Amino acid sequence: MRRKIKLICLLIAANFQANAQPRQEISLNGEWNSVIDQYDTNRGLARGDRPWGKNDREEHSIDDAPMLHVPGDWNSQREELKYYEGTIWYGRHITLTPESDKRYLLRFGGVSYRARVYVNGTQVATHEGSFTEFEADVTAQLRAGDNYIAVRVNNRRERDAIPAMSFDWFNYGGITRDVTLCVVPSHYISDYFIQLDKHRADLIHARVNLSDSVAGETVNLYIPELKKSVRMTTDDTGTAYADIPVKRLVRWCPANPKLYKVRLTTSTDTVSEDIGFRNIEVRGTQVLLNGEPIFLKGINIHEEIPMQKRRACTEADAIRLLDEAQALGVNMIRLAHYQQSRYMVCEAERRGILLWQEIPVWQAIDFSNTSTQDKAVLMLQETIRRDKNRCADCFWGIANETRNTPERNHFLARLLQAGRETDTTRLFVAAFDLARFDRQQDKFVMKDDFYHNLDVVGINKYMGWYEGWPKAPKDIRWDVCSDKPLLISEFGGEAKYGIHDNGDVAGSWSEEFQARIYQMNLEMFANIPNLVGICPWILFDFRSPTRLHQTFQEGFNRKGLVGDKGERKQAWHIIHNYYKER
Ligand code: GCB
Repeated sequence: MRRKIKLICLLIAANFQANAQPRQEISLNGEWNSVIDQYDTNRGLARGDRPWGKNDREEHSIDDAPMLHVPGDWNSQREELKYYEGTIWYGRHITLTPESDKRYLLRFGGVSYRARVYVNGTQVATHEGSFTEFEADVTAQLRAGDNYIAVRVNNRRERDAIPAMSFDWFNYGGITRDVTLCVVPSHYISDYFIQLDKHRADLIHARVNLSDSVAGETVNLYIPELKKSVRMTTDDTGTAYADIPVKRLVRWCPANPKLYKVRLTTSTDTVSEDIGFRNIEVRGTQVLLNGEPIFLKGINIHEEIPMQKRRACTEADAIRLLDEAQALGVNMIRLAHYQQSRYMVCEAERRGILLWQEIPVWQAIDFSNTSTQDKAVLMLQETIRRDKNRCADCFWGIANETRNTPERNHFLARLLQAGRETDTTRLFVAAFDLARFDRQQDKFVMKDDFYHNLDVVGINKYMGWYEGWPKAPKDIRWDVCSDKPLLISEFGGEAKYGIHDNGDVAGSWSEEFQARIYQMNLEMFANIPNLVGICPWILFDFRSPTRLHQTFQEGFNRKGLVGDKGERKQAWHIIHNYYKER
């Protein structure tokens, strides 16, 4: 059974588009009927309503069921679903006349957490993981006239899932991202990867895949602004490759997020996309963007609109989050703790913001479970596949705060290998929380050897919040992963906007106390010789069922620099000034 599930997942993943949206698309966003199936009885909802005969004693109907809006989490849409974790069936009709020379790809931007998709009663896809996109070729299932699409969505937390039983964010359920029916020619460009050479500014590598394994097909690649027109030919897997020398390329960077129009054509298909080119690499303990050291002025962001207690899911939501990040003065964002929507990624790229994207391997995952390992590998591959042409994506994160055990090491090694096989152009990272102050050595040292395998090391360190200060911050020495670039991937503390005191009481939840934590951490960071950037935790207060303080938290993790109503706290100004001066 397990083998079968895995095979289905792989088939779906293989048929995966790059992060372009140049196609004719029919949006399936909007109102879907929904049925709560609390006990997973699954009775016939996959088929929807049909003209039943006299003797059919079916007891299901979805057509008159209440509506849920797609994209969107279910928790924020109906009071009765506020804390629901379980199964909900979604269903909708679509009327169309399929054209015989076209294929139809049904694409889900994100379904939280498990999805089983049916078209006219036939199962066309299963998918696990809330944050990665999947699609299925449904050409064979569609018919002229009325078509019925059903999705079984389940967001129950399970031990073998990723993330697993407990995590520090809200477990929103539902079809939380766009659903589209993508119409492509029957023989189409199914994927492509077009990026600058890792180390050279004058060489672009291109790989183009066609939907069918046909040798000898011509693929033309044009970059008009660079006056490039290249003819490529497919091999017998339907793949064409080219190395394209370029001159006077303007490379993408925060100060000038330049994108070029790139067009691909075959005898049957055309796609076109804005693509940027940049080099991202490590030299010694520095991160180089286009050959120059860069200091990463970062921020962490969850995909949530805290003001409305809901998951962020539209382009307007992405703009709102990114406007606030940009006001802070960032040049980098860690999209915590999972792949976020295409809107976030594309909009960040247009604004010249570097991205760290990661998969939700968060703390206590079932590392010894091979099926969990398989899921993690697939999630990382799906993450990379969607955004591989996005030059803003510079860092792929494989894990956050995991314990140093042999099972974990084996798991992460496998994951990393799969990641590096999928993408050789980006830097691989993980966030660790095992940098500890060693009193004997009188300095911070690293207690987790796995970091040697990574390109850049993220350290999460909550000095002044979860941990007291061993001495004055300016006197604290760091000797952590000294041979690698080190990014402080999380730090901070909690405060509720509007609470004030003189800033020296830990349990006060005051803005002053949080601001002081920030001030002191910045003093300490000045002593980290291999520091390449900082990433405060976090931009906005965010919902978390683990935050139970009834007066101050009210179900929110209050480490935001900005409160849940959008109010900037004092610590926001400290980071803003720090970034202005760097
Ligand atoms: C961490 C986690 C993050 C939590 C944060 C906290 O280290 O990576 O997901 O939300 O700490 O606030 O405790």
